[in-house]
Amino acid sequence: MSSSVANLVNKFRGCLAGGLIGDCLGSPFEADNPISRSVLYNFLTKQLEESAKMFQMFPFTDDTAMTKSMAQSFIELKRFDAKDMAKRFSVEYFKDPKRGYGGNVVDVFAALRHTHYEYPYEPARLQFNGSGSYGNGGAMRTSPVALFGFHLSDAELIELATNCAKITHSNRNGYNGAILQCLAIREALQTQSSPTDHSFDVNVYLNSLIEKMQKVETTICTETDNNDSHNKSNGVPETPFTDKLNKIKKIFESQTKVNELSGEKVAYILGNDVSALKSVPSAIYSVLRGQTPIEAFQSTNPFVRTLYFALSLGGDTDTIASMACSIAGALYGNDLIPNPLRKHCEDIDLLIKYSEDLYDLVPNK
Ligand code: RVK
Ligand code: MG
Ligand code: MG
Repeated sequence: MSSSVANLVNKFRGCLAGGLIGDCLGSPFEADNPISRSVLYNFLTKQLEESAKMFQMFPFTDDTAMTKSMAQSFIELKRFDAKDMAKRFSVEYFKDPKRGYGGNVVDVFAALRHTHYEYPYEPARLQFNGSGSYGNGGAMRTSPVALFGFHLSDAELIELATNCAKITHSNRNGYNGAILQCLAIREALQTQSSPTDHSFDVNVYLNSLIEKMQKVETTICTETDNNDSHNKSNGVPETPFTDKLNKIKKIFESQTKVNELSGEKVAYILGNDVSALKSVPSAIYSVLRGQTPIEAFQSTNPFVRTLYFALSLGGDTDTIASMACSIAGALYGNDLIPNPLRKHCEDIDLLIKYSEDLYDLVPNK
């Protein structure tokens, strides 16, 4: 895998900074459904003000807490170790539990601690009577996988993303959501962007993701899949993520259609809840929507438009905005992210440091 992308370190920084910004600025709206357009407009306008004397600090939530643990594990060990990652998730949770974690994943952390992290996949496998979690918790924290695995082949990256997600999310739709989010980030990192022209080919981007997810979703489930039987009709594997990507592709065939669809309407079509299936495609849609002007929030900056649109979906705003902005940050790079936005975010300097440490681990630059 070639890593000869211009200004790759800027893209690495943009990815983790973007994810943090989406999480911190999305969390005040979590569960607003639908979201008030005027409240959102005033909020984002205020956060973008360069001249503000005092910047209100927004704390990160579980999305970033788990992203940090993933990054730390890769950086310190320079390899993937499931037990180490499981331990970091659990230790971090018990140290700082009030970060808005998912309702059931906390039981995984408790079981991991109870079994001294000996069986890092077992507690997640037992969740929901053995069907595993389909929440977006595996997807929301996957950006360090895309950075650490930047140089890997698709098959290797997919395997890594799966193994990282399955520590908490053993349902097929839980870890496939993490795979899609990881591929979406890596694809964005590989897209050449220029400082003056931020446009990219939406169709090429979507086609690549569709082709890869089609392969992922139609590959025979492995023996470790405990929910195999839920995913086939008449012996044919279901392909829900590929179907959603095709739906997005259809919408983007007409710019008029794209302009017509408000956040509320997109939330209705693609979803905006805590399941991976109803949030990862919505995050990807928000990135693509950020390519062109949005009437309700005029900005020439595609990163800002992505953030606005992701928030306008309502529902699981911290996670959808975090996933969307980590992809957008990987696409456009850190330099395009307006400074006032980062000043609102807890631990921004640490996330930038992690992105640089992960960049240093990329071989053959
Ligand atoms: C609060 C039935 C299932 C299920 C299954 C539902 C934070 C449950 C973050 C569960 C993210 C919820 C989000 C979340 C991340 C999942 N059958 N219901 N098989 N699988 N659910 O607990 O890390 O915001 O209602 O695994 O994926 O900001 O409580 O957590 O938005 O999805 O939570 O799934 O959550 P969990 P998570
Ligand atoms: Mg959260
Ligand atoms: Mg959330």
